[in-house]
Amino acid sequence: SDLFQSPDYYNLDELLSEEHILVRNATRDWVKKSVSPIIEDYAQRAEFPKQLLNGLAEVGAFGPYIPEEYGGAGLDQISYGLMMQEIERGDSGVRSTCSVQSSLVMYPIYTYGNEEQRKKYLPKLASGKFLGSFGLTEPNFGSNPGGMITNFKDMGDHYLLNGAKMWISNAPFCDVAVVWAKDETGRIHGLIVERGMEGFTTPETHNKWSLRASATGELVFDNVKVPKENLLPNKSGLGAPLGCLDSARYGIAWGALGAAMDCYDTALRYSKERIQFGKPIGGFQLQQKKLAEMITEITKAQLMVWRLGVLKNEKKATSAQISMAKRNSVEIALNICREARQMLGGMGITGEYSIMRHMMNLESVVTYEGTHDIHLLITGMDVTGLNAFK
Ligand code: TGC
Ligand code: FAD
Repeated sequence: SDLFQSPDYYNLDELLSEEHILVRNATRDWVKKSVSPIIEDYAQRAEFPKQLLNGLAEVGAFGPYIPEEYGGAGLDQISYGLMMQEIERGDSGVRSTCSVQSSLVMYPIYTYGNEEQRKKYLPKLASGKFLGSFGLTEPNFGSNPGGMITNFKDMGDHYLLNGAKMWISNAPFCDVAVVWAKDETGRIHGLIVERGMEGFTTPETHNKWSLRASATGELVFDNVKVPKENLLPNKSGLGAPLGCLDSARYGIAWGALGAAMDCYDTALRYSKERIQFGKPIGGFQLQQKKLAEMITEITKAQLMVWRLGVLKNEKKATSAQISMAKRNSVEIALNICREARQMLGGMGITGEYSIMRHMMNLESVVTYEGTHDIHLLITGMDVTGLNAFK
């Protein structure tokens, strides 16, 4: 369609299967119909568009790679990536909701949970009947989650959970939360906490200038009695939550490209229509430099995430490879937003165009799921074998 051209400078479509293209187009059409017309208004009002949950479930964005027997879409990692790209073309906040639901809530329940837990929660999360959140970050432990103080005690017939999580996407409306907490020996485990459990509250975080259409909040646990069957039994230690992050970071590496593509498309169109000094601004070398650099960076990043998807399908992608792609995609997307915004002149600062919203959203994306600095240090550690964190 005219509005949502996917930059495809290196004929990447030839590397995609028919299923990939079907999934991408269906998601793109849904975003165009359901997200784009309303999202600016919700972002301006800082409100989460709850009515999108059903549509997101219908396009398969809740658990794209979770097997169909648990309600997931049973797709591969490239389809997952393309879905995140198209959803973030609409808005990073809507994509965040999907990342959390799929990779941070369904993934740990599927991978670290037992059969009862899978059957109990996954179909409801896939259908959007339940909204999930993921509690890792705490007020005093962001980049170093291993220091967390949220903890639980074994009380015989239940666990007693105390502590607080901060900056949690979906928290204010979540029905269930996958919460990471330390046992009495200091080992980290995942617990499924449900809304309604006594002592569990989810105050909303207000006054954000970023991800305004996504609800963010705290998860507060004041002597919450958690049934023993809600502990995820199949993995413990910091590697368990970090394994979920690998999956979400992979989706974000694709997603941020969607925001970049939308800004590029907008700037390209505008540059051909806006006349100054008697000709379209796209005819000036300075504006062409911006556009040429944007499409070059988008193309490089598209090849990177596609290859990462292939490795991920083969279960060969390393955490460090995922870090590199998350960091690179978000960095180029932010740079593209900033350049595109300038190309629109004054119009670029208004909500008439999506660029400023994408730019503000990406300030969260460059910070969450591991900051820009943390991912650089992961690459540094991987290539030198020397750990800058210790
Ligand atoms: P370290 O000693 O290196 O590792 C502890 C254990 O974890 C293993 N591991 C991983 N496993 C799976 N995937 C990964 N990516 C892993 N990275 C490490 C590691 O092998 C070790 O296992 P074991 O068996 O030896 O115990 O841990 P460290 O404490 O030194 O920290 C390393 C560091 C800094 C890289 C890590 O803590 C980190 O990634 N920090 C960033 C925190 C972060 O990304 N938080 C995100 C919170 S969730 C979020 O932001 C959601 S936004 C949601 C939305 O989309 O809206
Ligand atoms: P800090 O860790 O305090 O970092 C501050 C600065 O110091 C950063 O620039 C960082 O790069 C730098 N720094 C830290 N350590 C080092 C180092 N060793 N070397 C060099 N520089 C360093 N968390 C969840 O658990 N679940 C969620 O759903 C979730 N959603 C979020 C939604 C939003 C909108 C936002 C903004 C955050 C969300 N987060 C979530 C939290 C997010 O993961 C953290 O904000 C992030 O991990 C950084 O932690 P921090 O904010 O405490 O920053």
